[in-house]
Amino acid sequence: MPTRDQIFPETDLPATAELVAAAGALAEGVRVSPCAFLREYGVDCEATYKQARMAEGAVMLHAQVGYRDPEKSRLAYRDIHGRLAADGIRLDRYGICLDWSMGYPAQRRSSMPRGTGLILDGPEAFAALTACAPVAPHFGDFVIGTPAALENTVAALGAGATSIGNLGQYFTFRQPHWDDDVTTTAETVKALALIAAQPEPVIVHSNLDDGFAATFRDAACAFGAVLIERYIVETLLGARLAHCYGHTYSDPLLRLAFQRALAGTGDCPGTMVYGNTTAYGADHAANYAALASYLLVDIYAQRSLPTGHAINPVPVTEAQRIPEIDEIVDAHRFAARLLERSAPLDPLIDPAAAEGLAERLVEGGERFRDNVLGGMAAAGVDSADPFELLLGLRRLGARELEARFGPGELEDGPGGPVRGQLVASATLNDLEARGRALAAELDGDQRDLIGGAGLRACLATTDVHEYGKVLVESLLGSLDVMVVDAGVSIDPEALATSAREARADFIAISTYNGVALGFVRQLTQALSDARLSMPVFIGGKLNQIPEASNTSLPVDVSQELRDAGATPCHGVDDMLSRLVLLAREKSGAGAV
Ligand code: B12
Repeated sequence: MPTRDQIFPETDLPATAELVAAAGALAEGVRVSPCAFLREYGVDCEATYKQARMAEGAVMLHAQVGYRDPEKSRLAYRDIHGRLAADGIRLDRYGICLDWSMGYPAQRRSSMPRGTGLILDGPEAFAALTACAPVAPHFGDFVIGTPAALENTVAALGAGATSIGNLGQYFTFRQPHWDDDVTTTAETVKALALIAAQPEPVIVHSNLDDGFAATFRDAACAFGAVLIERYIVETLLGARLAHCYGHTYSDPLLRLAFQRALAGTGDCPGTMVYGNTTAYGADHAANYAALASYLLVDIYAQRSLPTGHAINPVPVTEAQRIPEIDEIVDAHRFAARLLERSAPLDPLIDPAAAEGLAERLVEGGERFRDNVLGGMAAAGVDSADPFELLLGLRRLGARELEARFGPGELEDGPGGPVRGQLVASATLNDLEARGRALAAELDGDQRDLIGGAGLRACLATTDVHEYGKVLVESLLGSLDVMVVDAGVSIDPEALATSAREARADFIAISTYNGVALGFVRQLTQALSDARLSMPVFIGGKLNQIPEASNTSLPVDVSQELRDAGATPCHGVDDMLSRLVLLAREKSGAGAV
């Protein structure tokens, strides 16, 4: 285990008491403002509303909105609610997708890379959005956990938001060209303390799949993350914390078990249960089956044991593009009908197996929490100090925490002991299996050629999405290509340096945030500055909002990527066909 000095090489860190005091002073003047939702239902906050809805036995509905254009976002806020209300469907809450660039302090935003989400240029713009319909505003992305945590929390409270996230993002999200994690942590602690100082029980939200949980192999560690975050937010800082899970929870048993485990260990109403978005592909008709299968579990979970998690019908187009207003309305109409149609199925379900699994999640999660807190304390990190704990956990990262403190037994692995899984989470294992299967599908001669050429790859992602990278790493590893891992959320200049140091033959990038073109242009510049020339393969979501536009949706930039010197890869074949040529060149057989 690293020592305190290795985890915190700085001589001076901010004092938590001062951060909390500064937030307390700010709270004198920063309060939750009324908004259309709070007025319509006559409540002080969403938690109170949720408790009333749970008591009625209602299953709540969540929709995700946030287009780059604030006007279109306001239209969506008004129209989705209005059209559903006209059909007799109550939409309870909106999750608002702020843009990546909203995570920077306001004065730095305009010069930093932008993603595909909503950019609001001040507190008035936050309030103008939430005024558009009586639906609970949930500022769930790029608020807590970013360098702009405090200022965005102030704006969100001022717009009447009483569920604010996203603590999960604190642990894993990195803003491009921003390495000052001390400031990010200090702003996060202040934002949490400001929320704790509100007279109403404002909910701090954490989406587990945005945090460490997406890359844990053991779901018991994901549950342990719930318990650790509760300890930091509730016990140490005195705010209320709710968790969202769901993106990666494809197994119905684990999905239900996780809800049961949350229900059995905390009393803050949940924010939402996210759609199982990783189950979606290109076929919209087939995606309806995925939508129905996860919604059935979530509806049953809420009807049989309400935890306040609003269900989230994700439009079936989500894997292709940011869903349009019509598509969001359709998905909710589908969910509302399913709510009616599925009620008679409830008695057919026996939750005993899920409840048994929930017990294992709780038991393993508690062990993980205790191991982590004990291990941090043993290393010299003050585990009663929220600032130190947050920063220490972020710096150690999911893989290290799981390997050291996971509740599974240590087992023999090919390269030494590996941590076993108490409750296996299939996501990473499945991706690795897909990578191996893709390698096996390759023609035998081509496989031998690539494998015999001694190729070296430098692999990275531009943002937090790392599943594409996991898949490509497994594929290349199975083809005996030596992979140098340049990391997740890396800057283009740092990637060029890693490629040089690794003496790489090619670079492979996975990208999803709608920044592909800007990233490749900066990378090719950095490579040329270093007098390096090598193939650059880029796959994932190859789109970007055109630079001069503040209104449109992202467009495909494959041709522009080609013009900038990279190979856009819509699947791994686009890379493999070029690797065959590269292998021939490297092994002296000459290109064909
Ligand atoms: C899983 C997921 C997440 C997870 C990621 C977990 C993790 N740690 O990896 C979480 C929940 C954290 C997440 C967060 C966000 N996400 Co997301 N996410 C997805 C989702 C559901 C799946 C993407 C994925 O990993 N697929 C798995 C891979 C293996 O499959 P694939 O993409 O089909 O990959 C194939 C090829 O692309 C290729 N490939 C991929 N990479 C590479 C690389 C090379 C070199 C090669 C050769 C091939 C290759 O190989 C695969 C096999 O063919 C997509 C929607 C969807 N269903 O696609 C949205 C999506 C990518 N996310 C999106 C967004 C907006 C976000 C957020 C910004 C949301 C927010 N406001 O917070 C944040 C990111 C914040 C940040 N700081 O970066 C958008 C992107 C929009 C766009 N660009 O137009 C999408 C498309 C959803 C949507 N429609 O709005 N997300």
